[in-house]
Amino acid sequence: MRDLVQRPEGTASTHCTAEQYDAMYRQSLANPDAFWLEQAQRLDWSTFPTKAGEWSFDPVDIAWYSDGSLNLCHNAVDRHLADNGDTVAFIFEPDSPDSPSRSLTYRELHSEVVRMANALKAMGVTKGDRVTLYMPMIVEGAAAMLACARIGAIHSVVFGGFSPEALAGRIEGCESRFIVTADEGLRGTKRVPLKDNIDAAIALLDANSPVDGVLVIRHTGGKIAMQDGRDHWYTDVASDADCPCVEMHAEDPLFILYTSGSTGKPKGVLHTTGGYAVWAAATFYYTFDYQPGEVFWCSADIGWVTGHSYVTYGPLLNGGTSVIFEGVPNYPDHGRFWDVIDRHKVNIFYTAPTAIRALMREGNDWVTSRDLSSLRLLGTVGEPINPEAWRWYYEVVGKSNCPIVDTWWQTETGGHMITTLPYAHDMKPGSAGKPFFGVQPLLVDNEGNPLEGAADGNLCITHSWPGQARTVYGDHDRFIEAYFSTFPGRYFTGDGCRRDEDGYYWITGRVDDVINVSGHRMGTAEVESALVLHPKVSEAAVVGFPHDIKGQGIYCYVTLMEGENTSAALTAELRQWVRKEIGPIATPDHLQFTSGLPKTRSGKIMRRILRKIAENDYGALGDTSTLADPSLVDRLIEGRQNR
Ligand code: 6R9
Repeated sequence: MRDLVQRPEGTASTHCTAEQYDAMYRQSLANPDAFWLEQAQRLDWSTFPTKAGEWSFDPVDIAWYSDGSLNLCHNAVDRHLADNGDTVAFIFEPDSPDSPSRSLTYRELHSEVVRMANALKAMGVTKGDRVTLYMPMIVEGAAAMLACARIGAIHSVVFGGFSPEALAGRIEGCESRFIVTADEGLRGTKRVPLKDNIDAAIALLDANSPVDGVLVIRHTGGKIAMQDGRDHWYTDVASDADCPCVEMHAEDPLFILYTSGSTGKPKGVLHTTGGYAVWAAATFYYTFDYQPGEVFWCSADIGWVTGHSYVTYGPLLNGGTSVIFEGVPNYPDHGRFWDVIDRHKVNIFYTAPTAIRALMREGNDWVTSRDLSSLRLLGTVGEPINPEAWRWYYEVVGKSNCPIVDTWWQTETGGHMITTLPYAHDMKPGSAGKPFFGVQPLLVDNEGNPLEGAADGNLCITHSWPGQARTVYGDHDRFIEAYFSTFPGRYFTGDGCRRDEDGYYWITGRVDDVINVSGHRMGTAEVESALVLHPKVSEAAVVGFPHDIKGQGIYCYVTLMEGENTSAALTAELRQWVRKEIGPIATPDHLQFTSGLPKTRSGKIMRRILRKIAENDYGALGDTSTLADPSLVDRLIEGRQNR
C-alpha cells in the first residue's frame, strides 16, 4: 500500500471508529431519511421535521426537512445559555500581538448578537432582506452573521479584500439595501479602508438600487466620512432591548455567498437554514472529532465559505470555542500562527496548504521554538496539498502525533464532503480520503460514462445531501447550467479526481476555467473581463500555472488596441488595474503582450496551448495544425514570461 500513515488510537469518547464509519456510511446510503432525521436531532427545532431529503437533479429542485422550523441563531447561541453560558464561544486574537485578546462567553456573545440584531432592526432590516457584510476578522463580523440569522435576514458576506468594483457587483447582484462594515480593518502593517471602499462601491451603484443603511463598527478609530441618514455608528443604534429569534422554515434562505465559476460574473450561491445547519453541525462534530472544552481554530476569513461553516456556525452549533484571528501568518514574524496556538492552547488547527507551504519555506525554527503541545488534530482545506507540505505539517507542526484531515468541499456543498475521519481512517498524504456520510461520489469520463473502481475522471455527486446549495440567488437557470448541465442528472463539482484501489479520493484540481490561487477560486473569465475594460487592451486570455506557494498563479496574455505600445510601465499599470477591479488576490503573476491569441479557424481560443506555454512546458503542445495562424505559437513561446 502506497504511503499510508496510520491513524492514531482514539479515546473512549472518539465520535467515530472505523467500524462505526462503515456501518454509518452504509446506513446513510441505504436509508438516508432515517439517517438525516437522526442527525437533525443535533439541533433544537420549533417543529421537528417529519421528512429529510426531497430532491431531484433533473429537473433541479432540492429541499431538506421542508416541514421543520427552527432558528439558527437560537441553535448557535441561545440554547447553550442554560447549561453552558460561561463557556467561551469566541476567542479574539487581534492583528497585533501587543493588543489585548478578548474572550466572549456564550452569554456575552448573546448580548452582542442581540445588540447587533437590534441595530439592524433600527435601520429597517426585516425578514428576507439581504444584508451585505464587509468586515474585518473581528467578533462583530460573526455576531453580524448571527444577528441576521436571528431576525431572518439573509447575509451576504463579501471578503474584505475585494475592491469597491467587486463589492458593488455583489451588492447589486442580490439587491442588498443594507450593509454592515467597520471603519477600517488591520492586516499586518496595513490598514484596509473598509468604509471608504463601501462609499466608493455605493457611488458605483445604479440609482435604482439604493443602499438605505450602513452600520459602521468603530474598530481602528481611523477617520472616515459618515453620510447623514444613511450611515450609523453601531453604538448609536445598538440596544439591549428584548429581541426574540424569528422562527424560520427549514428552507428559508440563510445566506448568499458569491463565488467564481468558469463563466460570467461571480454567482450568488444560496444556502437555506435547516439542511445547512445539520451539515455544518455534523461535519464539524465528526471531522474534527470535537470534544467539549477544546479550542478550535480555523484560520479562514469569514468572507469565504470555510469561515462561515467552521469559524462561525459549525463550532457554535456544537457549543464549541472558536478562535477569530484578525491578522496574517507573517506578522510580526513567521512564528505568529504558532504563537497564537500557544497563547490560546489551541487543540484543533485548520488552515490552507498555501499557508503551510509559505511557512514551511521559512524554516523549522519558527515552529520548533514554540511549544505546540496543546495540538491534537490538524486540518487542511482549499486546494490539494502536496505530500511534501503534508509531511512537514504532520511531522514538524504535529510532531507526528496529530491526525491530519484533508477536507475536500466547496462553497456549493456547505461543508465537508470528502475527508478521512481522524480515528476511523488511515491517512494518505495528498489524498482527501473517503466520502462523508450520505455523500455519493461518481467519477465519469468526458462523455459522462461512469468509471468503476480505481479510475481518474470528473468528480460528480449523484445524490443530494442536506448542506447542498439550493440555487443561485435570483437565477435558478444559471444554477442548473453551472452544475447540472455538463453531466445531466448529476451535480458536477468542476474538479478532476482519481480514486485509488482503497477507495481514497485524490482531487487533481479544477477541470474548468477556474483557477485556485492560494485556496481562493478565481474565474479566468473574471480576470479577462477586468483586463479588457482597460482602454488600451483589445483582448485577453487568462490561464493558471503551477506556483510553489500559491498552488496556482495567474498568467495573462494581452493584445493591445491598434497603435498602442507595450512597455514595462504598461505591464505594471495593468497589474494594478486588475487589483483595482477585483482585489489584490487577482493580481496577475505574469503578463505577456502578444500580437494575437492562438485561435482555431472558428475563432475559439486554444487555452490548452496557452496553459502549456504558461507552464513553461512548450515542448508538448500537441496538435497545432487547426490554428488559424500556426506561426503565432513560436512568437508566444519566444515571449514567455515564466522561465
Ligand atoms: C472549501 C473551499 C472549492 C474548490 C474545489 C477544489 C478546491 C477545496 C480541497 C480542494 C483539493 C481539498 N478544494 N478543498 N482541492 N483538496 N481538500 O475551498 O471552497 O472556495 O468554493 O473552493 O477548492 O478545487 O472545487 P471554495
